[in-house]
Amino acid sequence: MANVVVVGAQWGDEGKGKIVDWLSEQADIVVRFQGGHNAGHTLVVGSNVYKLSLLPSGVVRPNTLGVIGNGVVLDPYALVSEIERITGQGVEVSRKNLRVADNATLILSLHRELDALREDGAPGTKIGTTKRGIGPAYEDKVGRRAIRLMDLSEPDNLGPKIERLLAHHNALRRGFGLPEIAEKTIYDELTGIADKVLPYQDTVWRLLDEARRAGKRILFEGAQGALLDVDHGTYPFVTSSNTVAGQAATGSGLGPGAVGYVLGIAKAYTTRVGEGPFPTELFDEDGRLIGERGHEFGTVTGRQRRCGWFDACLVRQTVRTSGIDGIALTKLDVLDGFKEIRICTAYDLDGTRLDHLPASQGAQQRVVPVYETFQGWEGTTAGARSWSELPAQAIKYVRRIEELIGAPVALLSTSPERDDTILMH
Ligand code: 2SA
Ligand code: MG
Repeated sequence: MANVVVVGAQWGDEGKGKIVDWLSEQADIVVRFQGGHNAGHTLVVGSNVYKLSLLPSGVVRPNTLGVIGNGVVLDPYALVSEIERITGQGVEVSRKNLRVADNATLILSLHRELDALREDGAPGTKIGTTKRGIGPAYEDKVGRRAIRLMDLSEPDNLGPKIERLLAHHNALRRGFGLPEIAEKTIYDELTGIADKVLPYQDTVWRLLDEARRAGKRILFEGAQGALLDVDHGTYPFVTSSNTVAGQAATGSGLGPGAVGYVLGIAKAYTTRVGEGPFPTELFDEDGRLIGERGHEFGTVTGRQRRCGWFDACLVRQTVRTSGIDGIALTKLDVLDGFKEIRICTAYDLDGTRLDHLPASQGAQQRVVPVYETFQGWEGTTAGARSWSELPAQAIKYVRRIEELIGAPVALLSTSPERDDTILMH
């Protein structure tokens, strides 16, 4: 079996956690390669429900190593509290099942503060972020002033690094009318947690390369979705990392050849949290019903998700920008009982038919979806474990999606339970 990358094919919350967990049964290593604790993965294992943000899903399984790659932005305090929470649920976390890239960028309290300030206070900057400090931490990484995990192991050298960081942040803070931060405050914040996170640090690129050469199977666990990609998403209403599959290589320190099969996860409808364009968004009873049946609330922030019909135009685009080989289609059962279901097949932009979402912000706001209407199905798809248990009309819906997006539906997930998964091809 090739190494698999799992990426969201929409705006996140496609149900990646369950699929990653299902696949991690056959993996030796599960790697996170972007994002941070803005991700929220719910795993249902028997009667246990695990809510993970930063930890790779594999961590709840025995004999699977979880790896946090260099592409992740790491809030050390959030990591420690998540480890404590999961330990409380009976999962032991140690160097045996968790490693963190020594060159991963750290999220500090000043990042969280800045993120929240832009969301809540400063005019014209609202994105609808998770306020976890993700964006500001990536800005510092690219700005070459970030503190990285391995810096914690050299406390004597932290001074000039913090000074460099604060030269930028204190200037920003003065602009916002915020008090300046003293070097010692950051120093104390970092050294106050170092002992608890340093035990996990490792030269991850080398560990993964050696594992790969030894024939170990690596599963790359994407967070968010391809439409939140900082390059290919609905900019500026995106997250601050590359979420497309290509990032699996860069964000873990491997070459592109390490990535074998790209599995995109898509919901049988569409949701989005936060601001930004959403052509098939529903504001009517259908939208409300999808949200209610699908329990569409964020794992991390509890925010209500916006809901709409399946947008084949968008998923066709993410199939291409991520090089998706197959799709895992989730939450089909949420559409059970609908009289009519619609799929967006194209957009109309000022009278012109488009087969993709244009990059311009204005055009993204103006496109009007072109729909195909489907008759719904009677009976339920919930909990189906084989193709033959599905109503004929539901199969037709899945087949039409495949045709429209240009990729096969390789897996169909029919409930949050690990075993309610149909292998299609
Ligand atoms: P950020 O915090 O800077 O990454 O936010 C920027 C945009 O990215 C969106 N975003 C997400 N969208 C869906 N799911 C996400 N993760 C959590 C989850 C979300 C939650 O998996 O449940 O709990 O609300 C996620 N993370 C970031 C965000 O809404 C902004 O549009
Ligand atoms: Mg999620």
